[in-house]
Amino acid sequence: MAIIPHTALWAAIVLLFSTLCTAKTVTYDFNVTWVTANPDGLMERKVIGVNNQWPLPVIEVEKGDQLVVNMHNGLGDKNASIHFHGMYQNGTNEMDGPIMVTQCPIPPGADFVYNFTVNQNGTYWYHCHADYCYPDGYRQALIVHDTESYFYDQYEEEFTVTVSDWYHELVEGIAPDFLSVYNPTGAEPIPQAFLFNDTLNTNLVVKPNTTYLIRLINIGAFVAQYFYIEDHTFTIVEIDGIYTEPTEADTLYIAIAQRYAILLTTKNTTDKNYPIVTVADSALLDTIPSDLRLNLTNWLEYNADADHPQAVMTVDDATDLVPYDDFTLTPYDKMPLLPEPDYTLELSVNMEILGNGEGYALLNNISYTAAKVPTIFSVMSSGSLATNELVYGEFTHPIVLEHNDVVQVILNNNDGGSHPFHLHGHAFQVIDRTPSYGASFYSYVDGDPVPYNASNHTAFPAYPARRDTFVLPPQGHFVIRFVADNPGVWMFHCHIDWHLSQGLGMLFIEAPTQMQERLNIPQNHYDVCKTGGIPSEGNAAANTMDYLDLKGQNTQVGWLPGGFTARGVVALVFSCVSAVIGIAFLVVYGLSDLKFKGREEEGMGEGGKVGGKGVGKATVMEASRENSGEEVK
Ligand SMILES: *[C@@H]1O[C@H](CO)[C@@H](O)[C@H](O)[C@H]1NC(C)=O
Ligand SMILES: *[C@@H]1O[C@H](CO)[C@@H](O)[C@H](O)[C@H]1NC(C)=O
Ligand SMILES: *[C@@H]1O[C@H](CO)[C@@H](O)[C@H](O)[C@H]1NC(C)=O
Ligand SMILES: *[C@@H]1O[C@H](CO)[C@@H](O)[C@H](O)[C@H]1NC(C)=O
Ligand SMILES: *[C@@H]1O[C@H](CO)[C@@H](O)[C@H](O)[C@H]1NC(C)=O
Ligand SMILES: *[C@@H]1O[C@H](CO)[C@@H](O)[C@H](O)[C@H]1NC(C)=O
Ligand SMILES: *[C@@H]1O[C@H](CO)[C@@H](O)[C@H](O)[C@H]1NC(C)=O
Ligand SMILES: *[C@@H]1O[C@H](CO)[C@@H](O)[C@H](O)[C@H]1NC(C)=O
Ligand SMILES: *[C@@H]1O[C@H](CO)[C@@H](O)[C@H](O)[C@H]1NC(C)=O
Ligand SMILES: *[C@@H]1O[C@H](CO)[C@@H](O)[C@H](O)[C@H]1NC(C)=O
Ligand SMILES: *[C@@H]1O[C@H](CO)[C@@H](O)[C@H](O)[C@H]1NC(C)=O
Ligand SMILES: *[C@@H]1O[C@H](CO)[C@@H](O)[C@H](O)[C@H]1NC(C)=O
Ligand SMILES: [Cu+2]
Repeated sequence: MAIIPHTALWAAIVLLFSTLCTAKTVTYDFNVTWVTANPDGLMERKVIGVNNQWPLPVIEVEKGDQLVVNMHNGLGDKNASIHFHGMYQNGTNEMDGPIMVTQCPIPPGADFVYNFTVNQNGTYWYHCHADYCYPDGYRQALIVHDTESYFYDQYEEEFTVTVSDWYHELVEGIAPDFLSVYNPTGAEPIPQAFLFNDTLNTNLVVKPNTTYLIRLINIGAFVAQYFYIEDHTFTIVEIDGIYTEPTEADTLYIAIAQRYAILLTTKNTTDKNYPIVTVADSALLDTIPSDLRLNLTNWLEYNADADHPQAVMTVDDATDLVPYDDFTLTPYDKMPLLPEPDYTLELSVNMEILGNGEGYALLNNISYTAAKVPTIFSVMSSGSLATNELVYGEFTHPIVLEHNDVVQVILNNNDGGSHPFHLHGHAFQVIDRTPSYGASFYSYVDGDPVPYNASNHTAFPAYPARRDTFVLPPQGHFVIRFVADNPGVWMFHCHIDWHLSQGLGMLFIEAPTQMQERLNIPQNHYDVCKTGGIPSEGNAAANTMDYLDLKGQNTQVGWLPGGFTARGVVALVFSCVSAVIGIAFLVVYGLSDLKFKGREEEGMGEGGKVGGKGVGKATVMEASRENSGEEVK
């Protein structure tokens, strides 16, 4: 695929508008409907298109622009919304997109206007933020061009490239097998393919001895990807919209929702084309089907007539690569370490089997369960009670933050998988992270989880890296800081869509009093609630009389009854289905102490592979809590 140079075009636009000296309004009309596409060449399937097209349009704006997206939900059978990932939505929390958090789902047939000022620069993306939605294709890049960036005069052209995983079935079709008693280990569905800019076999056509800006975005649902270009190094200049000190690197690890912008200077010679290699992180996959291609070769094309060679494996496994450690990147603005926090929150990630035998994800024992009223409307309608966490219910996991507090979040991972955590409304400083970096950093290693110890940590960086999505390593932890200077309801969640559907998220209710003073929610938002039959006032239980009475609130599934352990459920389920799946399970589950044995177990038969990792995940803590009737749905 040939690349259209944008620089000249943008230079012209900039000239035009800088003479007029006004920020412009950029309007997109999105008629969202089902279309078909076959991006991996393996299967044509239904995907969510915009204006009858897929891949979706890349949204392109400049800092200061007013972005308006008029969305029509023409899907007929599905709720939808749009989250503009990484946009701070400062003063426009209602435009953030997650359904039942900052808006009602947009029902089939309804229209919704997203309208906000873009006050930041760099590489972002947009995606549906309704249940089981964006992996069906409703996701694409959002670029904020910046003619004043420190590297603007260092490149000639720019490319935007997305990477993603790809399923052949609709997410809604996969979900029932994922959230099922037959999948107590919570093994995530394995994609059928991986895509490079929503296609395969692409050429980035380049001239010799020329510098390019390449924007990379993982818009997938689940799997992180390694990225490198054979025989080339490059310079990292931006992560998640934050400019970094120029930093040379040869390999990146791009987790779901993360972005990198790199400068690449081409060689002097044009006799060869070079593979651009992306490799899916197999550490995340419980099984690797023999027909799943983990790596893709695309090309830096110097010469259309020359060979386009396939990538040559340089290591046994991509997990042996050591990608550049984003923790060590320094923001270009050298924003210093935030002061000691006014508020500290310590959280633990656990994967558990709850009372219905299905696998859930929990933060401090809470599996995020949406309220009956989008939380933003509970803030707006609860008057002086808005600062009381009770209003928002127990299972949205609400934390009320005071305006301008320095907030520190400690996230401990009791799970054997890695989780790319995303905070809406902010970029955060990453001030600590364990274990230490190296090959296989993103893979499970045998041993016990290592929680943060405030009296024994490495010195915090003077100028910590900032981004909006950061990977929580298996059984390790990270510590982040941010200032609560953006009044709004902001979700903090794992961006693996499967884990979010298992409840791996929570809400920060930031400066609710200031929200009430400043937000001006358009009538259109209330109309959409009405159309969908969802209340737009009241507490989490939709109670408008007594905001502290949560009777009838949505609750997470209750704990396993006393005496039943997660281990018991796994054994029970697998002995029931053992006729189908094979005796291997009984051996594995009956004899093991249910701690994930790491790499050895991956070498076992089919059964061992399916269960190995997941069981470790699901039984870090044996559920022994009494089943209180009230908690059961
Ligand atoms: C959206 O697209 C569909 C399919 O092309 C068309 O039938 C419908 O009229 C369009 N709706 C709007 C509001 O443009
Ligand atoms: C849309 O969401 C509402 C509220 O959650 C739900 O009742 C309704 O069934 C959903 N509609 C569709 C088409 O999924
Ligand atoms: C978008 O918001 C701006 C600022 O509030 C307002 O002036 C403008 O009319 C809005 N545009 C649309 C299409 O709603
Ligand atoms: C956007 O870029 C400009 C120029 O490079 C810089 O001055 C400004 O601080 C950036 N804005 C944000 C929000 O990063
Ligand atoms: C990637 O896809 C988008 C959307 O189709 C397109 O605008 C962009 O030019 C493509 N990038 C490359 C490098 O081909
Ligand atoms: C490469 O480009 C640089 C700067 O544009 C120039 O100084 C240099 O002579 C070029 N080298 C070759 C071999 O073209
Ligand atoms: C480009 O060509 C110049 C002059 O021939 C040479 O000195 C330089 O090393 C070359 N650079 C690269 C990246 O090949
Ligand atoms: C890519 O995958 C193929 C088959 O799946 C394998 O033979 C090859 O070694 C891999 N290459 C790289 C660079 O990972
Ligand atoms: C979670 O529940 C377990 C078992 O009841 C308990 O031991 C643990 O302290 C709880 N953790 C938190 C953070 O509440
Ligand atoms: C302090 O932390 C280091 C690194 O995690 C660990 O090796 C050491 O055992 C810890 N020391 C104490 C006293 O906990
Ligand atoms: C935390 O570190 C301190 C000081 O190094 C050590 O004394 C203490 O035992 C550690 N706590 C835990 C729970 O490991
Ligand atoms: C939001 O805007 C206020 C000024 O109105 C500013 O002080 C604050 O830093 C901004 N926060 C973010 C996250 O952009
Ligand atoms: Cu996750």
